[in-house]
Amino acid sequence: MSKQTQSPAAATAKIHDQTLLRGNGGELHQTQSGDVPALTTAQGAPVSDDQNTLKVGERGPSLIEDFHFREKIFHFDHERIPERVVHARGYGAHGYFETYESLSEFTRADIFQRAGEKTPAFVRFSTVAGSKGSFDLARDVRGFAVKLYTKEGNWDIVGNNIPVFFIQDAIKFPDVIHSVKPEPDRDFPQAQSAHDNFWDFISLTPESMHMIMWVMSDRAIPRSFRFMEGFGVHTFRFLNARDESTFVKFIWKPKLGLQSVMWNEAVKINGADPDFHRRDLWNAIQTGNFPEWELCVQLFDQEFADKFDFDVLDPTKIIPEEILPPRPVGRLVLDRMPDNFFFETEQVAFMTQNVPPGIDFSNDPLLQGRNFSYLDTQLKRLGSPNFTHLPINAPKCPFAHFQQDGHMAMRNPMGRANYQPNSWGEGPREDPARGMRSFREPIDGTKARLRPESFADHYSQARQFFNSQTTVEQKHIAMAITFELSRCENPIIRERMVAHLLNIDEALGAAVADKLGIEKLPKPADTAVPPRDDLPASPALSIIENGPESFAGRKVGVLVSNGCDGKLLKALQSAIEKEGATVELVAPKVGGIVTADGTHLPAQYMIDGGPSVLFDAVALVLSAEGVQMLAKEATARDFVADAFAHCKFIAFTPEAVPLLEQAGVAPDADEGLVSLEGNASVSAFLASCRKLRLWARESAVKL
Ligand code: HDE
Repeated sequence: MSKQTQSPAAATAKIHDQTLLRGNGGELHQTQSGDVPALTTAQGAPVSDDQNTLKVGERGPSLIEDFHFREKIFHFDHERIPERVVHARGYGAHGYFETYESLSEFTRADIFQRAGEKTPAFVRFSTVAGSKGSFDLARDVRGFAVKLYTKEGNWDIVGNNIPVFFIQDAIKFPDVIHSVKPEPDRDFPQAQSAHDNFWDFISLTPESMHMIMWVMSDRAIPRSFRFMEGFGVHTFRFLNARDESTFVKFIWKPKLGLQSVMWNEAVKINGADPDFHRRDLWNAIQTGNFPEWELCVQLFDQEFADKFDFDVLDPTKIIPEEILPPRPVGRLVLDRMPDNFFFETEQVAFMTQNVPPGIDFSNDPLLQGRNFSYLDTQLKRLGSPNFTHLPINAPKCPFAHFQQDGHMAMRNPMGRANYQPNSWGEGPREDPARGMRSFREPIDGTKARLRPESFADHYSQARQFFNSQTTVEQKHIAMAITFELSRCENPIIRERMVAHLLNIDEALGAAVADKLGIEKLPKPADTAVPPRDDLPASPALSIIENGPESFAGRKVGVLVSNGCDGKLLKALQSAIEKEGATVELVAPKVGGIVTADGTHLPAQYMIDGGPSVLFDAVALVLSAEGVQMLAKEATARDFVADAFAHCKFIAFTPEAVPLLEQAGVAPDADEGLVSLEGNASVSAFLASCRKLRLWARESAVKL
């Protein structure tokens, strides 16, 4: 009999088996023949009955000597560990990082020495504010935490999908997080920034204005993790073999390009599929469409940094890509889901202070505070200083030290010596040549609690960000701020925010004030230094301007009915798949449909469960008979009306026109509607889809 825990499939088979054998009575089941491992207690004792507690007689009482029951329930009662204080909801995957070229000129980090070197990686994406069970499409910053298991220790780049942060000094972190979390007296709203406490804090914290512009932009409602950038945010240092320093900022660029959803869509996705981002990553990896990012670095020295009138240590500032183009140095590929969510994704412990020799910190006060904080959080969550013994957190390179004992020790130093130096000739020793060294930065100063003058400009880059957006994106920002402030009950908070917006863009401030019904514009907020209005727009900051010109990785939802044109459907399907996108069928019944040529096709969704918000584009491949029935269905009409309102491309067979009309969409409303007649029309539809959305339509649709 094996002590090994059985596979889930085998376990289910066995449980079913036992249930069948047992029936309703209390008679003993027969011993299994040995092809399935036996269920045991955690101590290894085989279990004979896992369906009934130990009782006196058939009807009780139960006995406390039932150690199997006691152990099982005890363990169950302790299954939860504290969720992360921030970034509680997340999803992770394994993969690897491949180095493009040696960067030995700048860093002695082993990971950057050899072209083609592959380093194992684990990545966890997350939202920030919501609790572990919250929905994926909250308007929020996304965490983008990467653990690289290098040959000289774990390197964690614990970043976000936004390159700046709300605050300049770590001491304000509990305040900004408390303000965005559910309000403490009522414990709502969950996973939302649209409430008084958040905007109260923000409106009293001018340094957050640049970040606010990003969070109110579509960056905060990404289409999926696969279409997001990632940023290390802080300025770090590379140190080469001569211990010379180069400042470095890290940026992850998604191979599939950037993409976001619309707010109205996000709200509906949260209802239709709260796990939308999780499912997307899971499906992509399980079907072999491995998501990929390029790691880019912005490298610069002190002299370059001194030319800016902002401080490169200030985490509320970026260096525009047009001024310092990011240099690609490697790629990250995610190709394997964890075997078990809790074991890996929930227990993974990221820490900004995990750096290998050759990577070093700058004095960014937010980074300095983070380096202190992350160790505490791991002890609290994982419960033992031995959290590095968990396989997901253990280095994959050789390691040796004299740390010992503590809760849940999985390994201790062996032999007699557990200290050094020792005269037993045992154990590891320091290695001054290979070991970690810090940049020898001369520091001189007065001990004080101060914010430097060089951190004083809170509006210029916020304005630059806004000016770098397309008209559509600017409108989305204005709508988002208006919505969020409309959820604040206190009018003083709304006005205080408008006063800040006036320093960023007068028209933006005025538009938001108008939509909120503020009749008299407030005076612009006081500024420590005058905001600059001469910073050139940075096209790299717009999502729409940087479209991928490809539909790869996206998804088309095809609404089908019995008797539809099977040949056309097949042509559509194969063209979309050739592009690297996927097709999912939505039908009146999930059992599927039979096409005009008699082929049975199973569907992925029934119409009630497959709204068009789950897809990037839609097609209506319907028969005359099918459309009669669907045109009467509110869900089918919403499918079309939403796709249209969300500026998606819509292909349709001529038979589907009555459904379009019932949904209030004229079949020739704009070029985003493509009539499917023949193979050329399939190519035309696909060519449109590469633009992702028909933004020109947005002004015609009032959302
Ligand atoms: Fe974090 N942050 N953070 N943070 N952070 C945590 O660590 C903290 C900050 C970020 O997927 C916690 O393991 C402080 C900036 C990510 O497991 C905690 C400050 C950025 C994740 C913590 C910051 C981040 C965390 C909670 C201000 C972007 C999720 C659980 C000084 C560059 C990692 C944990 C994962 C998680 C503290 C600010 C990113 C409490 C004190 C800025 C992606 O230690």
